[in-house]
Amino acid sequence: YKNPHYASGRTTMVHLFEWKWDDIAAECERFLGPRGFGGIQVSPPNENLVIWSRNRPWWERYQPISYRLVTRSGNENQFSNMVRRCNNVGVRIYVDAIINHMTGTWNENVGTGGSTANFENWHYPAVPYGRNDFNWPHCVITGSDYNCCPDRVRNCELSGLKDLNQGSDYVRQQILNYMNRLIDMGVAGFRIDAAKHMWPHDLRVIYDRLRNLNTAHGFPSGARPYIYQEVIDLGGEAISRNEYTPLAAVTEFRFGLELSQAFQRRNQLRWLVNWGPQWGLLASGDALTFIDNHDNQRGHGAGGNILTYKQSRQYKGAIAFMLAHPYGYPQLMSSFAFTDTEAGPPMNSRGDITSPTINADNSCGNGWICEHRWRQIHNMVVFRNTAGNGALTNWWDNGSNQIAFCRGNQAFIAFNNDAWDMDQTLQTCLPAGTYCDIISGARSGNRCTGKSIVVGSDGRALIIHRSNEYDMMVAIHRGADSRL
Ligand code: AAO
Repeated sequence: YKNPHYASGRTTMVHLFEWKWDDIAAECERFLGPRGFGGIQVSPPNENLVIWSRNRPWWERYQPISYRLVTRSGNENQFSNMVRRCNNVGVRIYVDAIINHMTGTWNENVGTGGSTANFENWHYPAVPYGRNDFNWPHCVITGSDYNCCPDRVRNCELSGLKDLNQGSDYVRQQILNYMNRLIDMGVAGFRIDAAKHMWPHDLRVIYDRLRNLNTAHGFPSGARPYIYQEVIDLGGEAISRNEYTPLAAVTEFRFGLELSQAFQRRNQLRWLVNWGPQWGLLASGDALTFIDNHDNQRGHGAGGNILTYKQSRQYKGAIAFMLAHPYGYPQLMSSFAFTDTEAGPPMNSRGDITSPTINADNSCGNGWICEHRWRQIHNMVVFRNTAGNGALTNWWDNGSNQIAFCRGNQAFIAFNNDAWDMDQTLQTCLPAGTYCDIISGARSGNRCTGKSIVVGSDGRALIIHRSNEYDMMVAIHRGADSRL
């Protein structure tokens, strides 16, 4: 369950938060496929409660009312069409699976597909679930439970969301019907929402009953779905991420927290010389890595000084380090603009999500940030693909916030997060030649649209990077996008 089954040569996925299925299909064909992205995490595709009393917040999608595939992102046909079109251009789809719970209790009780629920009786007729399918006696998780009481974290309600009993074979079967249907449609795996709130032995039973990936969509025979479990473990709680790594991969929240600190100069970049398990991070193969996610970018979940698109210079630095460094399986965040942390995606007065528009410079409009379309970010996806399995070598630092390293003999990157200029001759591990920096620009015909870097026959190059440049890093690699 730890292999994302990316198409060959691809390494990185992006969370297209709240995107519609038709827009994602188009984005696969016009952008993600051609530019080497490996996959997409999509918002939950199953029917959720419509919460007009809070003006359709983003979090209504974490309130399941049935497993029918109908949401503001689209219906079942649109979903399966998206999966097929994305797989056809080498981009995999990973589903955010909410299997811990159903909705909380609200005044409104109609879902995005018209299904209803009777909250007083724990009755969800469109599955169907009834009282016996939930954990009893009824209780709600409190903040202190995380420190003392694993059984309460697993058996009580998260934020009042009705807590399914995954120990029940009937419940397991409903969940499996839902997940296996998605596998048959060609998805490559799942994010397991709120995994901390489910017993590992129950999850194991569910995972082991999942079907193999669909060979008609290009997966090898016998391939198991990629599973990454959402477990927030910053240390010190009664439940550890180590209870979940024997099952499948885990979201590594310490990764984005530490890099956010470092790139805000609360920690010197030179300490990243031994980035990885020596920092207390999971084993590389167990870690789904990211800087921000849809929760902590707005203060939900494990919040606290996480870099986001709002601090773009530092954010791009942290993302570039994530993509340049061999550790982990990286996931990019692609956001809609927000100030109100509860606000849902751009929508019209009927509550329909409005699509992103694409500007001439490749950026998005209509309220969508599309970090994945920022040149500094998507060019680094190509850098990571090019670096492949190449080892990190030739680490250099100035004893402060200037660092540089090679990836095998494929790629080289240097960062200057100091308040003074960088002026240094460094080993790039690349063949002699002129290379275009892929951060300030790219190659266009026989010239660079941004900076160029000349590598000598000894592999060394003079790297001059001012502290006041638009971005804090320069990156070059073999291959058409960078080498002249
Ligand atoms: C909404 C309303 C609620 C209402 C509820 C029920 O906001 O007022 O009661 O509906 O009707 C999302 C939103 C929720 C929303 C929910 C349903 O975030 O606000 O509730 O949809 O619409 C815990 C879980 C983790 C979860 C996270 C948000 O462990 O699984 O809370 N994330 C996922 C999704 C998320 C979604 C759900 C789960 C539910 O990604 O989008 O909720 O499907 C500690 C624990 C964490 C715990 C946090 C939050 O973290 O370790 O496990 O996360 O507390 O309580 C420092 C610490 C860190 C600590 C953190 C916060 O950072 O180091 O460990 O502080 O204390």
